Amino acid sequence: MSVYIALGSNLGDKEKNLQEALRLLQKKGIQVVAVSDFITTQPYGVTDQPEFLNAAAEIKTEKSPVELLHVLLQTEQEMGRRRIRRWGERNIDLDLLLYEDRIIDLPELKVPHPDMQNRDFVLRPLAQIAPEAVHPVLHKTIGELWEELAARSK
Ligand code: PH2
Ligand code: MG
Ligand code: MG
Repeated sequence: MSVYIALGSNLGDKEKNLQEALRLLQKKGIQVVAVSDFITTQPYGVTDQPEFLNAAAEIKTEKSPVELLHVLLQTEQEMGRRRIRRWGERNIDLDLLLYEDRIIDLPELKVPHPDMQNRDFVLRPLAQIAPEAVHPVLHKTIGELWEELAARSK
């Protein structure tokens, strides 16, 4: 069982931003086990913004889910992220997708990520590195969720 995060950037040097985030996480003792391809995606939700570069990564950590969330947010801060508008443009976004088979419903943290099954930019890279990982609420594999979403958006 593993922990998976999503990475996204649509401001500045997007590729460099994703690389820098992975480097900073490793510096904080988070082991990066696998990284998907970096994929260019069209903005979802708020569409009048630049296209994104997205990726997914498998990590290993001793940290609890909430501790990990704080490391992700701290890393965004260190990289100078400013919140311009909800779902809007950002130089870096780090989201916790899956934490083993845990289901977490706190005001500050929901795991699995509540909208991941509807997001091509999450499922496509995640299916590359973890097609057999099981979504603990929907009881389907990431590969199945990705196929269902692809079929729905035809
Ligand atoms: N993130 C969002 C909203 N929309 N669209 C794409 N393509 N990629 C993202 O990472 C993204 C988005 C909110 O976090
Ligand atoms: Mg996000
Ligand atoms: Mg986020």
